[in-house]
Amino acid sequence: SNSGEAARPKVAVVVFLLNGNRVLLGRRRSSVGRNTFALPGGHLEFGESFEECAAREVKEETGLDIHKIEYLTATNNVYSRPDAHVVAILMRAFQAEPHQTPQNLEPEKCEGWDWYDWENLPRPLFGPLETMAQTGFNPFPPAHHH
Ligand code: 8DG
Ligand code: MG
Ligand code: MG
Repeated sequence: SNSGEAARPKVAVVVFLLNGNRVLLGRRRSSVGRNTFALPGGHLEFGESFEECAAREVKEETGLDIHKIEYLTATNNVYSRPDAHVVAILMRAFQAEPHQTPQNLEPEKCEGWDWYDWENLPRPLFGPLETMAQTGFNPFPPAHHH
């Protein structure tokens, strides 16, 4: 939709919201990855930092406030049908207000949010997330020993 110019990749910021050994996932209703379990996140807006985008997307999609937002890694995702190219910035964060519970604030895009054990993830996972899980990626901070 950019009048005659070649398409360019988009940037998305995606959040591993961690709670004990669990992560927040929701089943997608969007055309890309319909019915798969995915993390909260969305597209970087003009002028935003990764941390600002992470906090905004999690708030818009779940109502949760987050803190301790940290960059983890980035992935390059090229899809066909529909054609898309998204560079995903993966962040981790924790709930700033632990008494809050996730709300499904964009029900046209998601079936609802819930916490899932990292060692027992629901399937099917959204493609890019499945790839990360299969390659042994772990979003949790190193356990500290006493
Ligand atoms: P927006 O309009 O709110 O900005 O965007 P959105 O509708 O919330 O975007 P999205 O599809 O939820 O996320 C943007 C892209 O991020 C998505 O098309 C592909 C990429 N992405 C990954 N892994 C994940 C993931 O686990 N969850 C989500 N939501 N997006 C992911 O590469
Ligand atoms: Mg989203
Ligand atoms: Mg969004």
